[in-house]
Amino acid sequence: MTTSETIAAVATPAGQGGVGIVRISGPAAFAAAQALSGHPPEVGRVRFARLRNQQGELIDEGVVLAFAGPHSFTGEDVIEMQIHGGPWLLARLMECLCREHPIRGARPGEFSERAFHNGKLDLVQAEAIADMISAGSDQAVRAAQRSLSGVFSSRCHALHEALLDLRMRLEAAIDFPEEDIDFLSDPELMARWQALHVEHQHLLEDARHGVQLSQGLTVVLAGAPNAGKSSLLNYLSRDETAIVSAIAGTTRDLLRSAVQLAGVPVTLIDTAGLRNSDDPVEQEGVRRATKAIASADFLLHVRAPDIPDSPVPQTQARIITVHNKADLGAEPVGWMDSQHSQIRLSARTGEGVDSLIEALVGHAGESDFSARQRHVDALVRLGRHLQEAGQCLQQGAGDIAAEELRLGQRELGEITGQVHSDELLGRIFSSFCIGK
Ligand SMILES: Nc1nc2c(ncn2[C@@H]2O[C@H](COP(=O)(O)OP(=O)(O)OP(=O)(O)O)[C@@H](O)[C@H]2O)c(=O)[nH]1
Ligand SMILES: [Mg+2]
Repeated sequence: MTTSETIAAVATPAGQGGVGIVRISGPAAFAAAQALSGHPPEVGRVRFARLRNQQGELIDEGVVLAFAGPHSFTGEDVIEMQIHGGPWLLARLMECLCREHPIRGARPGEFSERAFHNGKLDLVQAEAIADMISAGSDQAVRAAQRSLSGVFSSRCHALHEALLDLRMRLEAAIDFPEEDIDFLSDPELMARWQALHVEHQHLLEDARHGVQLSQGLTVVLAGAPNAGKSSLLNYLSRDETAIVSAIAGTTRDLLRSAVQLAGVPVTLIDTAGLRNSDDPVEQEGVRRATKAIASADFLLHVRAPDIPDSPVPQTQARIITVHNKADLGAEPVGWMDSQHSQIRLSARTGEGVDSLIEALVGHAGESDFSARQRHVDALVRLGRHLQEAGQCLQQGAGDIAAEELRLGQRELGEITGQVHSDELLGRIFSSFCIGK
């Protein structure tokens, strides 16, 4: 994409700081830098400059960096002016640029959008920059860095190639029906479909993991009244967030607490004890609990030896059964099974809680790459096309299988941006900050 418009924005956060940066991208960038500093910008050199407006009034002094397109972030000529980080100074510089030069203020994410259009980044990488900036833990930063370096994109490309290859074979089989050999019943086709299916499953699982890591885990505590859910929430959040009492049915509403467990951002949600009740407030509490359980990443099903258990509602969440109040029994505290799906602990003494954190973070821990929900949604849709293609292959309906594979390819193209609509790009880049 070539654009004649030159854009500028303050690239540093709002407020006062030691240094403030204004970034300019487009064909008028170098001329503007020359007019303000009195010198032609030099690529590869950092130049000290006194920046003045057309009347010769000093705006501020600082340094000017020049990057000639296409060897720049956006692929266009780019200037960065580093001046003192005063909001008033930065506003004066922006005003001068936009009034005295053919330059306009950039929209949120417009620099990244230009980088995307100029082939400097694909969509996954552009999103990874935003995720890296908003990362809340070391693991999330590392995952976003891997996405930025192309780990996720190259797995998408590899899957795309494998889909294309199978599709081409199928189309060849359809196009040459006069050949004696029945291509469609070739076991090689089914083997290739199987390999695609397996890689798709892995990619989907890794992408889900990447979403959890960048956006954090939602962990819902549910179970019978008095099982100790609120006690466990308080212990994990190291706060008296929830009221704890020996009266069954103490918690009615959902209670949220944002914590970091071993560096992973986690939203803990305490819920009303699950039981049948005539009390409309408690009924509403159970309804809300059920809803929270349905959308959780993890469900901690809290049980205790001194109260009857309540079954938990159906959920896609990974379930860990927490045998609480282990201090009341003689069995070993902190014990967990090999799948990390059962843990014995005491929310009162805290014994065994480390094992629970280990189980939660072990699942969320390191991720191959960062991802977003839109990537997961596209991979889920791809999975449906793959399933359809597999069934059609078995039934010998090669043309429909090929069409399903083509639709699957589109889903992958949406992830990386090979297939995109203005609306999709608008949605993605408008969530970025200005100057990025
Ligand atoms: N001995 C022992 N008592 C506990 C433990 N955890 C909670 N309790 C006690 O169990 C009772 C109920 O605890 P809560 O944390 O309020 O239980 P809850 O599951 O939130 O109950 P509801 O909000 O009514 O659904 C309180 O008296 C707690 O002190 C534990 O690990 N050991
Ligand atoms: Mg409670």
